[in-house]
Amino acid sequence: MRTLPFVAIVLAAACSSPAPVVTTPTPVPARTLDPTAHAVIPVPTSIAITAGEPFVVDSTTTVVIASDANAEVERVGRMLGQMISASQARGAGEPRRLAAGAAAPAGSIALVLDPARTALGEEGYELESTASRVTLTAARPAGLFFAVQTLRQLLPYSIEHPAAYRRTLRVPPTRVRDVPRYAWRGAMLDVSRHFLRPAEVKRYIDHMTLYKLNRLHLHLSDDQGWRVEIKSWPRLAQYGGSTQVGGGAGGYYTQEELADIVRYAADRFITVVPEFDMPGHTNAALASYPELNCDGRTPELYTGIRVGFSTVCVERDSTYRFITDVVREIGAITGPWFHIGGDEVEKLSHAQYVAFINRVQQIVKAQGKIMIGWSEIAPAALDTATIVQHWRTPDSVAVHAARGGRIIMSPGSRTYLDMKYDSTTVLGLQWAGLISVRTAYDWDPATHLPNVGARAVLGVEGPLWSETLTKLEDFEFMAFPRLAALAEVGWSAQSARRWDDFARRLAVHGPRLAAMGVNYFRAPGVDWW
Ligand code: TNX
Repeated sequence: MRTLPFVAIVLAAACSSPAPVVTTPTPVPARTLDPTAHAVIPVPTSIAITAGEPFVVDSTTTVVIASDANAEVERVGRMLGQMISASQARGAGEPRRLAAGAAAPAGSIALVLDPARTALGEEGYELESTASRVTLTAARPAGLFFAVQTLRQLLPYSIEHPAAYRRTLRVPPTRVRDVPRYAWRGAMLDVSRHFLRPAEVKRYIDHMTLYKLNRLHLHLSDDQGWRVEIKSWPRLAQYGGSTQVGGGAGGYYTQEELADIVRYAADRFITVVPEFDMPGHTNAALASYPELNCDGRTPELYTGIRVGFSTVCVERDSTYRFITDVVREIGAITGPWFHIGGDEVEKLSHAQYVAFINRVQQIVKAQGKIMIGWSEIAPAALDTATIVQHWRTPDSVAVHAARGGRIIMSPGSRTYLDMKYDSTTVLGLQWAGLISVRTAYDWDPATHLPNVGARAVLGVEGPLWSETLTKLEDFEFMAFPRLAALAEVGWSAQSARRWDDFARRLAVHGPRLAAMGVNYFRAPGVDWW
């Protein structure tokens, strides 16, 4: 086990005229990669590194884009420029536009958008670096952004923080071609049980980008708190958002704040998926409006961690007015998907539950959104466009696969980031088992459920429930490094993945995550740098 660089402080002896305090940097431990090895996560479709002359990034390096590059390409170029210049005295800030037909000059990093490269799809890319230039090519802007993330990982970890040790930035001669396995590579934050401020959600988004994740599912309501302003039902957030698990102050996002998060994520090619859990997990809403309760009476706010006890009144029209208003107001701010939860309802008959889901599906569709719900919704009369999110076994998601619907794979025993790593983990729960990094890594979404075949799997998602997590550091500790493992499950071909190879690459990510300020778990079984 090696240690990170540290600063030894030599204390001056106490005397009348104090000697200056001397600080001596300790040399970084000499631990280097095989120059032709790499530590890219998720592992690309193909990557070849040779031991020749590297491309050197310094204060003269420029980012170049085509003269007619669109705003998205320009934005990716600007982000790349900022990434490079943060580590340099001066830097490559704004991308430069090339004259039509001109070749990228020596010493530049070129972003090339080529819509004719359809085999690269929405998110694939190629990266070529030589001693004189780096070229990133994609058919779509998202591919360029993911190419930048690969370049980021080919650069030393000092790229992550201007103060990180060792600032010479070299990219070895490399050729990458990379196309993701799944379209849906998600992470979920439960901001209901414990609230996270907008700046904290953005930090989590920043961390997601390193691993090419592209969906952020926000669990925005539950028994313990309603977390977004709804203008036509203001008490939901003002009262229903006023507490959280343990009785703390809670909080909520104004619609402007949610829109800002959505934009921030979209700039990083991440789509925010809003979830408002119903008909159960609704105590915060029930406490805010009597007309959502069959008996017309509001319960107290709830700050414990039991589940299953609440339901909106499925027989009252006011319930469906409320749902329509929420879908309309939130749908106007967010993207194509609307997640209705639908899990763990103990207070309704099966017939009542199914009728409710069918009616809500019509509401979501009428607002032009694609509905998503947890496993439990599968027996309802779902459209094939509706998406079901698998979380526990046994369930009936196979019913939806059989009708041609798509499934997001979030098996509790593999992807639940709120499960403890091992029996010594202080945070987290363990109802779905203990999830080591290896357990999070070593599974195949296409064969995980016997009756959900490869074609039905839309992708993977790692939910981070927050009953036991009170601050961002807690969320980070549970998510990292398991979210990196899940990102590779979602991006890389099954045949390209091997635990021992992943563990070797992950080990190199320790100082990178540290430089990013991520409170990651130095999991045993990984020989961390
Ligand atoms: C189950 S997963 C839940 C959540 C809890 C989680 C804790 C799901 C759809 N429902 O309400 O927070 O377990 O691990």
